[in-house]
Amino acid sequence: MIKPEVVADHNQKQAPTLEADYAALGEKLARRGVDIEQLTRAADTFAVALPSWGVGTGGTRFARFPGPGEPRNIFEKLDDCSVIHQLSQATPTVSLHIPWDRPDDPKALLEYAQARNLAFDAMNSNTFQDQADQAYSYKYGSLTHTSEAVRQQAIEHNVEVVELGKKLGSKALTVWIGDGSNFPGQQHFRNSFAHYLDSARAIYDALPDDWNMLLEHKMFEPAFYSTVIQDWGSSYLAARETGERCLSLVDLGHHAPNVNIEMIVSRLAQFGKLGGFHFNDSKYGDDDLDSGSIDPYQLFLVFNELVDIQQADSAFAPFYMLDQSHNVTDPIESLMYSAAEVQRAFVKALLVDREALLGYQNSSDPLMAQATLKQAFNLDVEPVLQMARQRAGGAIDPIAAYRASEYRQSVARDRPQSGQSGSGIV
Ligand code: LRH
Ligand code: MN
Ligand code: MN
Repeated sequence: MIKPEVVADHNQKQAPTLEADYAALGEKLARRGVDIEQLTRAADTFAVALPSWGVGTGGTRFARFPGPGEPRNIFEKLDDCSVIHQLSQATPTVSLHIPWDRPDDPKALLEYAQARNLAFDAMNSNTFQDQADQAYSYKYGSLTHTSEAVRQQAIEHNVEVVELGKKLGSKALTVWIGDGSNFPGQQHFRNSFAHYLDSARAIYDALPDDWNMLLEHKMFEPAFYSTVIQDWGSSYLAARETGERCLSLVDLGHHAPNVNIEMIVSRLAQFGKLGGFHFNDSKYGDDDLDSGSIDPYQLFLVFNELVDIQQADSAFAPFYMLDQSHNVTDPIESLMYSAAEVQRAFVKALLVDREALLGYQNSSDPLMAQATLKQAFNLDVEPVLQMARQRAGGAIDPIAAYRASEYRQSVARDRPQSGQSGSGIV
């Protein structure tokens, strides 16, 4: 971790500016009837999981450019995750991808994480790639393959991931499969979906009672003609058929451009089937760009729905994870920045005057309805985020504190370049 003195020194320099900005924002919010202290406490409750593989250099299908000091194993990945949480105070959990980050000794990994104030979030299985020691290939599918033996192998992998997650204190399994087809006629649509339902049920049967199973849909890629779980409709149907604790997970990058994702969020939640999110941003497809880097308004609109649902149902608590691939930035910086962007969207959504909004909706005043949303979105809530971080022991400006700490330079000396980490394929 970064030396506490480095963070304290950084905060001390920034504190006077923050105090002034916070006081000014507090006055402004008070004129709107909002208590800034309440908002700051709410900001502090925000948490999003880090993807274990996200601290390595990701990349595209074409190339990857490993940076200095990349973590060489899951323990070093946890070291980086703990730095992200130390400075951002918004990322207390890590989501593992198996087999990319399968620990040899789960107990040792759990202790290592606990010593760094980290816990484990949803487990991610992987049947979209062949592993060295597996009997059957997933070239033509996994959970939906025409061969029962292949399906069984994929089911067993998921069950193994659940068993591992139990040892680590996780409470959810996220299932994303790349199964689909590249040619019209290649795959029988109903049969492959029927196989998916059977496989999903078999996995669900192995879940502990206090676990959720999260089904992640994606429109296309690696299959380019059809994908078995291609949209929220298929995801919803599968979750409904599989069981009560089986829910849909929305990855923001997994939809066609211009799709109204906030409305998907609302639909799934209305029927009790919204279970989680993978946050990222995109311009063209599943780009895995940093959250809020392309369309922060969309992120805000998603949180506008989430806050609205949360206020109606206090038990609503979806799993949140950042799912980004970093090829041109330091992943630690990108993940800290992204966590703050998602937190910012959450805080702004809390500022929406819901009573006024409902009034404008009911009196058919679209201009004022959207102006009510914009009033919240356009307000700069940075001082609230900074104050929440500082009070929790994090950095007022996480990127500046991180650069001042020279953490990357220091790990670069201890970790010779491997070029191995990160997925680089999705
Ligand atoms: C698929 C996906 C899914 C995988 C991750 C690496 O595109 O979003 O969540 O597990 O990428
Ligand atoms: Mn995802
Ligand atoms: Mn994806």
